[in-house]
Amino acid sequence: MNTRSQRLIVVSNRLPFALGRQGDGTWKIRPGSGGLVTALLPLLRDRGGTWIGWPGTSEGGGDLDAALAQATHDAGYALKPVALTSEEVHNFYLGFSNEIVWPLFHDMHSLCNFRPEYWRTYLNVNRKYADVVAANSNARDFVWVHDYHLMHVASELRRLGSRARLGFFLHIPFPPLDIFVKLPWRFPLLRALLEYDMIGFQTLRDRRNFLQCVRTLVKEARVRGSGQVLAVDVNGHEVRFGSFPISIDYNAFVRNASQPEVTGKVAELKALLPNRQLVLGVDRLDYTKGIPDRLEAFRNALQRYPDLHERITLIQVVVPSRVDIPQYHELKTHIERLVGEINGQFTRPGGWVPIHYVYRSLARVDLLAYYQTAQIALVTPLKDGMNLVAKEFCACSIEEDCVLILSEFAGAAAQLQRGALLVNPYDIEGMADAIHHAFVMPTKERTARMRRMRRSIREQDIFWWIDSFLRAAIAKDLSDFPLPEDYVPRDEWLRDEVIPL
Ligand code: ADQ
Repeated sequence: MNTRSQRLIVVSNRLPFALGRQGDGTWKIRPGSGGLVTALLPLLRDRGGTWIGWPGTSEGGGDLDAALAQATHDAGYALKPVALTSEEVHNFYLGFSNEIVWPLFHDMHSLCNFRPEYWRTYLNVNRKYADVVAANSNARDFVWVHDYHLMHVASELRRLGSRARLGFFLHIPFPPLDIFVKLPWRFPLLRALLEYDMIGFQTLRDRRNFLQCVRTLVKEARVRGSGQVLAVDVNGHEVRFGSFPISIDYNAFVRNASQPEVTGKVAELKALLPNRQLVLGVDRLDYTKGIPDRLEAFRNALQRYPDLHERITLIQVVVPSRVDIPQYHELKTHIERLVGEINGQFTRPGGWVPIHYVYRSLARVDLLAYYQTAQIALVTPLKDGMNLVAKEFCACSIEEDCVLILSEFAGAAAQLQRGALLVNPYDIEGMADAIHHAFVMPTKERTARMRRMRRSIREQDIFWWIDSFLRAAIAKDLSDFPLPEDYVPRDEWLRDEVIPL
């Protein structure tokens, strides 16, 4: 069977559409525009594929079905909704997914809220997704499930007798054994993952963590392989797993960044903020993104390096996210207090304001204009599966004279370590030094570093990512997937990845 010509069924928490009521009460559906949706589009259209997910509202009814039917017609592939009640959304999405798995898998177990009803709803909701998949697929299809909300879908599908090939990609990190075992439901969750045929992780580090959990917690597991893709046999069922760093549609970013609409905005921004270097931070409102530590580092840089005064400005864009969870609301207040304090400390009345803070979702053209205007990007998550902002900033650095300051704990660091200034996001002074280092870095060094990163992002774009995941799912021989030279890391924690297993 050839996965490349099989029908593709994509399953994700949400359908790739933005849904809202219009003034007259009818639904308005706008197609999603993220890199993953765009990259999967040709595959879904060519193969007559299907996308299954929650439509983003608990209201059902005739007019929603009609709107989805119209959206299916316009998209060129089928959209199948999973109906969830508002209580299910609360316990499954906000609860188990975002108050348990999200903090735990980002090494922040003290933020977890291990409520048993969250787990029960997670199982029930995963069953609902599996029911819709089962009703819309057959044994010849390739089902590709995305992310931490849906780790139990394969086991529910097997229970329903599905014989389709089942793939799973985890967009967030997989935690080390010592953290994973804190999960009260660690055994059923790990065994549920092992019901898939193919599992993709962002980095070798995530894959290593998963392997360690499987070896320790699943006694009958037998692992083989030594390259990028390994296989584990559990009671006669083979699961493959490997690292596949997700990426962006590089060429589209380069193209769009040079559109007159964008370059016009770039000129406006440069005129408004002249004679200085702009430092950019762009993040969803999330405690994993390290925004307060970054602001402290910026303050520290201004305190220790007076040559930065009036010659540097930080633009920090924060996109509202998960505001129904109390911790996110507290984080927003904390960020706003810090911005106020730092600006209060350094602003020159009538002149320089060190931090420009933007709290809203940006239009694409504005985001691209910020990417194009900034000379330095500060991407300093405490932990991140990959971080696409880092890659998008590099793609938009068309002049190749910008600097990326990147957290060691972003998945992107494995790929971009030879071009970025890597920092420990908990090290305030280290980050402040990196800001100053970036500020004074000569153009020649900037260009050499940026060129290296852009080449890697161009060669391994989102289309490469999809293709390599699907190829690994069907390859006859795992030795076709050697460890890529680029990813062979220099430091200790990754060196054991190249020791044959
Ligand atoms: P996120 O945690 O959301 O993704 P990230 O990878 O940085 O983090 O992606 C954010 C996306 O949102 C980017 O594509 C960016 O362009 C877009 N965006 C940012 N600011 C915006 C704004 N103001 N307005 C509109 N769009 C904006 C999760 C994981 C990551 C992993 C991705 C993909 O947490 O680690 O890289 O999935 O697998």
